[in-house]
Amino acid sequence: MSNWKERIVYQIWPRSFYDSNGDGIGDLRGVIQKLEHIQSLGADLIWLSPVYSSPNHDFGYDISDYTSINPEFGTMEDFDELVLEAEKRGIGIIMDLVPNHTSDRHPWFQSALSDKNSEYRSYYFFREGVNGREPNNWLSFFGGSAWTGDELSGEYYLTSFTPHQCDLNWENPKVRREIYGVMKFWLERGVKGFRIDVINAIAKAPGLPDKDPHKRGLRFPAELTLNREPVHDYIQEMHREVLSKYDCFTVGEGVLAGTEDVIKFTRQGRNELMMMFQFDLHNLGCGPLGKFDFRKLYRWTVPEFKSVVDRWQLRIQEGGGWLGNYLSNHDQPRHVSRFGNDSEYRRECAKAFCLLNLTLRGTPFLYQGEECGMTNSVFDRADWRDYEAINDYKVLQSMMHLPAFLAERVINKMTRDHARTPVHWNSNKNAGFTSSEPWIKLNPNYRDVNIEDDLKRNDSIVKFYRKVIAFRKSNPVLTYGIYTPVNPEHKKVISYIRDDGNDRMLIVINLTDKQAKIDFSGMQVSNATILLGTHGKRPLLERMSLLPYEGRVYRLSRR
Ligand code: TEU
Ligand code: CA
Repeated sequence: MSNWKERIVYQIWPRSFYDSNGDGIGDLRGVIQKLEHIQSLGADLIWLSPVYSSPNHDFGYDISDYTSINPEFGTMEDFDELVLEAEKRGIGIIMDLVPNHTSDRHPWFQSALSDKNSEYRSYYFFREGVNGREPNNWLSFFGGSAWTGDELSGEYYLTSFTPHQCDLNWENPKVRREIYGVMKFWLERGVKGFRIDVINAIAKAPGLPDKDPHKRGLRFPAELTLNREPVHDYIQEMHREVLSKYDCFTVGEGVLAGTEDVIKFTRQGRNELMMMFQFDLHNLGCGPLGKFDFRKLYRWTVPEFKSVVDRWQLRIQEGGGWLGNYLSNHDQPRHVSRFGNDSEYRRECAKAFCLLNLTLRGTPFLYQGEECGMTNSVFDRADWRDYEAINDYKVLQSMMHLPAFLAERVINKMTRDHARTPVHWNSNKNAGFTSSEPWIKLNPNYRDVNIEDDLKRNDSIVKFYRKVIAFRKSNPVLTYGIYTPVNPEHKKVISYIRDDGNDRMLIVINLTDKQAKIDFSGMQVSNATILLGTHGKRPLLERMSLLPYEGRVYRLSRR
């Protein structure tokens, strides 16, 4: 795939995108009906979160058949039509590949479970317990032990996420061949690539040893399950067997991957992946155990935010890797609420972050609904739909001894459900998402925040996205240019230069809801031209002031 770095990717979490048949659940025909909107933004690729058959314990990330379509979402004919209709609009479809685990309803696992001698037993990690307990002290990503008991054999099997997602054993060459077969199946149907789920977790430490054996309680086994060397052999094999044979885009989700890991996964010539995501922004203000580790009270500062951005930008470019940049996805609260201001300055803030995401080095990913500045929602406990929220509510009380009302506050701040409320298409009933009851509670603010009404305004966020995407596409420096931070210690404003040897741009964005003064003395300001601004076009001055969430892009003359 040529120019793959220049692609703009729009992520769809289908269950909440658009419901075409009035059952309250978004579906593939819903995506087809909204292709024009996605095209109007300027996206080239749609990443579809999983659409395969699934009992929905983790909403599609627990797959019971890798080569089928979940009937809730439609049929294989609908899927083929989507690929075709998207292609007519110059848009490719990227599938979500989930190679680390299958659903416990998958026929491989069912066979493994029913018969200790099944050849499928070795597709998974079955182990005997130790002293009547789990085989080791590993903590699951979603709280509690990473092991689930099998009553029939008395053994346990590894489930690193929900107890219904059974980890596949990648040491078994048959498992690898099965997954490569799945990839070919979809590529032959015309998809243009994969987002690969927790790809850095597929190689576990041999023997599955305890984490910190002398410590009590469950421990998160990061270095025993993540970023282990054999993962690179597996991906290189995947590249040889599948990726190299197709015109195919890849982005890896490397949960808790550091800069050096991402460089290994993505450096050209290693024949692994094209790009990867980073998680450090989302972990700002979280304790070491991740998003529900409230002990740092989710406090973070703009300089901390900037230093994460700078560190990743600089290190990945030095190391010859490539990033997929994103601020929102289906696993994180809405970024306007998490990192900005979702009340008085919601519109300004949405634009400021749009400008940031689309002017960094890397390939930009957008998440459904962010184009009209969607925010976090308001939930009662009964409104939660995500297993992670429901389970961690219990874990926060039992393991972290948090009183129930505080546990509820923590979940309500960080639950993935915020990203999974239906997209606001208009101000009609159910935000124009469905003609019946949506499967999850709507965000109550849809009358103020929706795509149709936004488009009627002069200060439209959707139109700003269109403009900035078109701007990025017509200025290659924004994709390829070297990133250099300017004023890295400034407490409110992030500013950086992108330079590809032909063109040189300065990006300046106020990340706060206060006015900000910034000093560019020493820079040749007089020859700068303003190209784009969130609040209109103003000249570059040695000393200037930015409004709350104001962002600007200047072209600097070549010296
Ligand atoms: O996410 C992996 C991952 O890092 C998340 O589990 C993350 O720790 C969590 O969302 C923080 O709240 C991928 C998918 O994106 C996610 O939706 C799945 O639940 C998970 O893998 C298991 O497949
Ligand atoms: Ca539907």
